[in-house]
Amino acid sequence: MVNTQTGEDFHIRLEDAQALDRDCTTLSRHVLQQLQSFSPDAQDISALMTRIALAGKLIARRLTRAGLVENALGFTGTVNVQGESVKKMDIYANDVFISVFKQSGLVCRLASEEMEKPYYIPENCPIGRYTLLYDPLDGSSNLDTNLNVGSIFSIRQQEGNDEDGSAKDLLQSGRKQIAAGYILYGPSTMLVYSIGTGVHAFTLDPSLGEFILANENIKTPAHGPIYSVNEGNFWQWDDSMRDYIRYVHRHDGYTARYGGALVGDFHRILYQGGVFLYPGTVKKAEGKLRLLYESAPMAYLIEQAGGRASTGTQEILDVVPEELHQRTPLIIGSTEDVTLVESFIKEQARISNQK
Ligand code: AHM
Ligand code: MG
Repeated sequence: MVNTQTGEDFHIRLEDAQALDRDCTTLSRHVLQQLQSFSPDAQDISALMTRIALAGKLIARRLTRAGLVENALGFTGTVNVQGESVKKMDIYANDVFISVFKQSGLVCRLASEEMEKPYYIPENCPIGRYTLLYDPLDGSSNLDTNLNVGSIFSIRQQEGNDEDGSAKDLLQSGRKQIAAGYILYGPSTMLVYSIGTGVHAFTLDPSLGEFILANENIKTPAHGPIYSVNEGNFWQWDDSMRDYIRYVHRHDGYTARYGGALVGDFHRILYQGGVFLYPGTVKKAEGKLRLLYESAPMAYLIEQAGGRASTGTQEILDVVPEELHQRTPLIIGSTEDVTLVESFIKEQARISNQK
């Protein structure tokens, strides 16, 4: 169409329109596209992701101002069910997830690293058959120095009525997850998710208040140069882990990267390949990371990206927990690198069996 007074052409060229379209895929639209359906289930999943994104925006907003606001940082003076000191931001983030799901009709239960028992929203339960499992603010030791932290989430269908509130149906393998992801609070805020159709990453555009598609169908390389582990624990590990680390020290092509916050460390490996390890120690064979809130959601993502996650002897997604807050060793990343770490564990087991 031409403006008759100025002679200007108002037609948007096709490629410009496509560029605009590509640049502006929002999270909710993407979820519906992935599900290829407008069924009530698809609408629910899309609405769930939108609520999680809202929690991410609220937490990101608080984090960007945390150094300026009185009482945002520091400890509460209490310890959580894991026996760890709780930070004010942990509680804020935990409560944000609860409040965004209240009156949503979507989620009946929320189970979090910060709460001993699942939190029920009874008014949602007749219609909301989903449980949200989450680590509201992972890596919170990074908070005091303004380094990256993250939120991790996983969604499961609620099975049974759970009338006694024991949440026994959550004691099933990670294969029961129907969605998982994380929000990374870094130089920009990113939301990475999977609903079983690949792994997709979104960047928060603060001026729009929207998560905009950044990378679709992320694939982790079969091998990568990075190994990411807290080597300060070297003498706490058993021989297999020490032998693996000695191996990477002696071979070209490896580089260490460790930020002390799983979401950021995992995010790098998701894109660039390599392996993240949080093994058990001789004293604490299960390691530090929690199966339901940390290891299983990340395992779901890495499998969707073509990688692997293992305890060292079993796929993480096959582990059936005995309790809600169970911990597992975690070896996660590129298929070849995870398999190499496992080979050291197998070799150690073989030697031990011979003795
Ligand atoms: P948190 O959930 O209490 O923050 O602990 C989990 C964090 C992970 O983000 C990170 O990978 C790990 O603890 C780091 O532990 P460490 O300081 O022992 O290396
Ligand atoms: Mg955590």
